[in-house]
Amino acid sequence: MKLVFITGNLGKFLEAQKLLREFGITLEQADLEITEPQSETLEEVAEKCAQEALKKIGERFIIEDSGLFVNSLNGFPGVYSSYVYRKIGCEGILKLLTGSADRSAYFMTALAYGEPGKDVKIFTGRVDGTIATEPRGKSGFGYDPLFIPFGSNLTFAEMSTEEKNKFSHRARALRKFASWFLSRHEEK
Ligand code: ITT
Repeated sequence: MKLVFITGNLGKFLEAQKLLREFGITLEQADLEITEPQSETLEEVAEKCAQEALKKIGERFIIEDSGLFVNSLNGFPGVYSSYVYRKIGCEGILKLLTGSADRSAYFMTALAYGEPGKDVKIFTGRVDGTIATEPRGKSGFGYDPLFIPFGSNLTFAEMSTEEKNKFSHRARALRKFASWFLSRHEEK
């Protein structure tokens, strides 16, 4: 079974490709120009991106929006994660947390599935953890050097893709999606 993942982020694509292969789904990357809308929630962003993508692509696809939510910063950068990463990066987040006793945070993904002529379906995944005191590791992308999921002592950037997929927000959303997608397929 083939499916397109609309993303400009190769790191995301490689994680998803590895995970969905276990479900017998072959993923292809498409880097379409989709304007990310300003919205209050990741779900809303994913839904709107999927609606826009449906106008541009004639096949079934997934598209997702993810973010890092730091509890002591009231969930910042959250839906602004991409902008904040470009402006201040991991070092900027660490500065904001200087002196903070609470370093708890979570990553979240809202994954949208789109198919021409059908309603968009949304699947979410979340992983809780803590923000490291300094960036650690070279793997992955984005905020990975900062995030230590509960159940591990390593940051995502110190893990292989397989290890990150055991914990990650993205993997959790993808597993929910894959189960739904395959069960729907079997019904036909
Ligand atoms: P798209 O083309 O799929 O939109 P993107 O990199 O812009 O790719 P997002 O808007 O979903 O993706 O990501 C928001 C920010 O959060 C961005 O800076 C990412 O690098 C970061 N991010 C998302 N998922 C992450 C993960 O699993 N680990 C570390 N950082 C992540």
